[in-house]
Amino acid sequence: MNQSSFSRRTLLKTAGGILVTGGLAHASNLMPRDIDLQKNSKDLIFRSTEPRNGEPELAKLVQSWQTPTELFYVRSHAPNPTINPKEFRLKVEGLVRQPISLSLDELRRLPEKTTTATLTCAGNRRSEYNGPEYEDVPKVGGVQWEGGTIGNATWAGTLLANVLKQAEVTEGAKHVWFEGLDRIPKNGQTIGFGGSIPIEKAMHDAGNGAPLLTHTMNGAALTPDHGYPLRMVVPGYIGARSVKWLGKIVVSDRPSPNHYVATAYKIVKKTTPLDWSESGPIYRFPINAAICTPKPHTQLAAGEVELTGYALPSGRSGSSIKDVLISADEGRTWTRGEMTGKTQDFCWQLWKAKVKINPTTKTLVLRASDSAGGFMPARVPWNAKGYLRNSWYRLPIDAG
Ligand SMILES: Nc1nc2c(c(=O)[nH]1)N[C@H]1C(S)=C(S)[C@@H](COP(=O)(O)O)O[C@H]1N2
Ligand SMILES: [Mo]
Repeated sequence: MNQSSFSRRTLLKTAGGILVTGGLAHASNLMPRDIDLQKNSKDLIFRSTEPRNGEPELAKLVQSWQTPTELFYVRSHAPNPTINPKEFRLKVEGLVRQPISLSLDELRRLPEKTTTATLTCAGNRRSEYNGPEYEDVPKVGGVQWEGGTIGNATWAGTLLANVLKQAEVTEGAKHVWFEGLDRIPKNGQTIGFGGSIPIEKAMHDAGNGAPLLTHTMNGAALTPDHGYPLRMVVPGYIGARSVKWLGKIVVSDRPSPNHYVATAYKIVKKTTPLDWSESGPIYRFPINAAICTPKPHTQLAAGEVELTGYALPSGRSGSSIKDVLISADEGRTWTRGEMTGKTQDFCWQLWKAKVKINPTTKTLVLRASDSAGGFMPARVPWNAKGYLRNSWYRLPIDAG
């Protein structure tokens, strides 16, 4: 990556905005956005409360295309850190000519960008890895998520690319690290939660896929659960790259050595140092989908049944859902679902379908495909950490 690919003109244009530290806009006119901080009500099923890990009931999740904050899953590795917004600084360091330190007010004065994007945990649907299909392999630990660790919110903040341009990234920059301010106990020490993305994604500044330094979620200040006062949102990538409580950005020639990049969030068969070193970090999420209504084991009379759910195309620009197909006979015949709600880059789609069942139907099976060639496979190979479960979604029903 050479310097000429970062426009010098944009640099100079945004420089004023970032470097203002004087009394231009007084902090007091920005404070109202912080007042609701403690409002943290959630309508989630908590799988653990210390740390907070919760997902919504699927039927509630698909009531709207834009996920209300109360229904947006929470995935945290440690208790929410307490951050004083007045003392907060975002630091940008590493392979840059101009290291930066930005207060919240300074961040909020930068050109604002709003993006709607879906976040999903790499562990979405993990509990299915412990189903009957996988008798011969070890149990998968970690939070036993069902299909609710996904949500589609509106995020506002400023482009990561603009701040990196301002810092003047130097040659040799290949990855951008994110460091969270939470403290996670690990092997007798505490570590921060780190993420890392390739420089090309970090510098991407067009369309819905541009990574965002985010202070606002669904029109309000981020709640503590979602990373107040500042988080990354990296559209198209697994949720783990969207680091919450973001305190530091480091530009580097290599991916972050942080545990959550170098070790966790990889597809491995065993959790040995050799296995970790042989596989790379997961970045983009693959296509996935779930049936959200009716609930599993609902009593249904033979005849026509109406189903609803979500389908997430793979995390690429221009990728949208091509087909949602449901089978009531274990994949012999398929019925096409219909998209409802919006279609937008890096966002999920909601769907509905009418399917005929008979008194012997035990399972409804869902698969989806997208315009980028992504499809949900009938089976997905087991992996030790239970990531990227995106095989056909199976809903058991009690027909009669
Ligand atoms: N600092 C920090 N950032 C984090 C995490 C964390 O534990 N600490 N969890 C990550 C994971 S695994 C996911 S899926 C998303 C979840 O974001 P949410 O809780 O806002 O839904 O945040 C990511 N960012
Ligand atoms: Mo996650």
